[in-house]
Amino acid sequence: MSTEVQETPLTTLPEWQALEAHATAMRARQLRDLFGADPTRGERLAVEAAGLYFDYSKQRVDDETLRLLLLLAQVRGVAERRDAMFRGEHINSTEDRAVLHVALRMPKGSTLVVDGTDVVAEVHEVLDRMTAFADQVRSGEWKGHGGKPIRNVVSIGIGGSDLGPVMAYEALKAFSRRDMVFRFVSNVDGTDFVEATRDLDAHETLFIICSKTFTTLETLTNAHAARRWCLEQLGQDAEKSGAIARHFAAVSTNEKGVREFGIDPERMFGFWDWVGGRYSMDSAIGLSTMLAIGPENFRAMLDGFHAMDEHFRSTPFERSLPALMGLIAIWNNNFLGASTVAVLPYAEYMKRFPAYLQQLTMESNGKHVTLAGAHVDFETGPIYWGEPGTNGQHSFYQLIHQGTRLVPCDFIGFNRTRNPLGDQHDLLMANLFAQTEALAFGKTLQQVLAEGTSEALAPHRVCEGNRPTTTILADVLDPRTLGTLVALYEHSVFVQGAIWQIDSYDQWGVELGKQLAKQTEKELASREEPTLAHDSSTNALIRRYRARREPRR
Ligand code: G6Q
Repeated sequence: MSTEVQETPLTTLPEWQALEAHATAMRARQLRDLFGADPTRGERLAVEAAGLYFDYSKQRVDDETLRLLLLLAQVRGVAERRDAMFRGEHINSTEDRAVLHVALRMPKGSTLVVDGTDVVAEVHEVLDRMTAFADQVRSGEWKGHGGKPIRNVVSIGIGGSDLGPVMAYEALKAFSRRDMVFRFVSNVDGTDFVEATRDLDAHETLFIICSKTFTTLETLTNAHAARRWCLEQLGQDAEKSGAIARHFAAVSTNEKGVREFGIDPERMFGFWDWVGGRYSMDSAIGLSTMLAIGPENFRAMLDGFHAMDEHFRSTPFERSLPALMGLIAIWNNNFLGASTVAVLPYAEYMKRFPAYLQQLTMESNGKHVTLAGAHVDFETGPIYWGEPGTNGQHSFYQLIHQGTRLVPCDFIGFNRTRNPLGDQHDLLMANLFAQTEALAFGKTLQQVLAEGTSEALAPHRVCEGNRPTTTILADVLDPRTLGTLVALYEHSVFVQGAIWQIDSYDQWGVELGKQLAKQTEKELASREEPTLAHDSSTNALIRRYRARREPRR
């Protein structure tokens, strides 16, 4: 293990205990009073970097909170661990791997030698191959079987090999080729594949099979379905004549698996074990993104990621967006008792961003033991969730305003829209600003009564306020901005994991379900009544399903 594992339990540290004592005092303090006491607070507690304006003044923090959080980061060696990550040390200790998504966006010409190899040179070699292929497909030079150009791109992958590409495609739709169709298939539910392909012509369709391991059940099942679908339309001899190769590309670290599936290694785009699935949207896993928005825009997105990486690497934590975001998440989660974070983008294009962040944050920091293997006695990763505003305002915001749970929120907005339509963008942003104000300051009983509300009704109309929010503003949603936003959250996850000293880069919990499903799959497939040795609930569910499903042919 390359980075030293600190054995001192987190909760026994004086810095942690000082935060606990401080939290007792802060729980009683109102944002109303914090703003009242400092007229400059709204500007003072805001930082700007890499094109993002980050206003954390409506968080329930004061200068002392920040001082103590920064101290905690110091004693937990967060900066040292960050540097170890950037150096390519194996900070993913349970898998003995480097964590180097930052290398995916280092500029051409820079070098980072890890385990004897310049990984940046390798990254750019793949990027150049992706660029050449994307140019061929986008220009129509790449022809499908029968000579037609590719009009449809179907990306097949799941989890980290799907959520990033889907989110990026949606977020950057305004930059995408509108004369091409982009679809994403992830679920092993056949509906996903059937619905994604039902109106497509195989002669004009390219499948990209995205799987780091090239062993994932869902992805390989859907990839085989794609091959059968192609053969049905292109003719059964398409495989022998090599025609099917015109319709498949792969993104993987497993060249052998890709060959065995029958995809030409020329059309395989590689990445490395130091890129975690949920950190891979800027690797070759983003091939569909590059095909949609073009190589130049893809590189602009990488530049955005890199700008945030550089900010995180070189800025003192008191002015670092990811450090502040991560430390505030720790504060809300561990000291104010908030168990979730709502992410509320005021941008329709960002509708898949909360789902993307769910994997990034929860697969990374949903851990119950420390790096040293000790069970934690504090809460780790909060639950991330959300929906775009203003839609959410008409559903779940009620609980955030007046419920009994504390739900810190990240509001994300853009100063300019790509789709000006009358004054609709002003209306959208007015709602964002109004929500953060209402959540922070609420409406007191006195204010409600002063409006003429009856005594009986007044308590129902009181909004207590003191609901913490961060507002992130960027000028415009473009590839570069998307890169900076994703990198911001990536590094915030890192900061939280480093404080807790957990492995944010493994995912052993996901493995158990996969193993159990393999056994159950056999039991469902068995012609004979299988002998079931699960618990009584699972046994009964399997029997009921076997008895009532479509008859086997
Ligand atoms: C991500 C996870 C997981 C993974 C999928 C797909 O960090 O490891 O979501 O991305 O299970 O794995 P493959 O890319 O290997 O098919």
